[in-house]
Amino acid sequence: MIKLYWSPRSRSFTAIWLMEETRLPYERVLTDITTGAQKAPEYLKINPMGKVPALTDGDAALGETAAICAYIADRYPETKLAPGVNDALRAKYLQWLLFSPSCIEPALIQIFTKLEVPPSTAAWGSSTQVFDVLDAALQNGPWILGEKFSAADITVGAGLHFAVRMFKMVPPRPAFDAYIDRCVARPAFQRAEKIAERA
Ligand SMILES: N[C@@H](CCC(=O)N[C@@H](CS)C(=O)NCC(=O)O)C(=O)O
Repeated sequence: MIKLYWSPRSRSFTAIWLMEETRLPYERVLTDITTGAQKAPEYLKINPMGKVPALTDGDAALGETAAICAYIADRYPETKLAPGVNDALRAKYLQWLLFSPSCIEPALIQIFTKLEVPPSTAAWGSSTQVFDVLDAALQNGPWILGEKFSAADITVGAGLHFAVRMFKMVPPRPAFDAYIDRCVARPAFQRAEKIAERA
């Protein structure tokens, strides 16, 4: 049985949304970060970063939200959350799947801390560049790969929802609003929101 280690009101939401999209059976294991459960030696064997979410599936164990999305989408291709390895869409899928941890997250930290980093040095360029690039990529839609919804929409959609709607760190734009509305309208997103809200 797949086990998803999670804590309320945390990045676990993204992994819960993923699992709800798959309709695979899974067990949620509460790992309340307000109690320090994420630093327990047994948990560190699953995710040495001592953070949620993490996932186990038989002998497989991993942390990092985008890696969990990639693992589940590839391990369970019947979920149709990733283009196959021989599909040309796979290239852009991987790019956008990793865009959230590689670019959206650091851009938000930059906004929050007002950190000055030369764009040519910063791996994410600048926060302006990150959100301009996303805006352009979302012009056609309905999803980041066009017609196909994929695990990349789960990482990008959760990141944008967090940045634009929940924490209002990024001003709304028409393409962001339309995309977030489409994500929020998904039944799996709504189930995940209810689950992630409280223990
Ligand atoms: N890079 C990780 C970040 C996970 C993360 O920052 N989790 C936070 C909650 S949102 C956490 O577990 N914090 C508790 C701690 O660090 O002790 C991912 O994408 O999964």
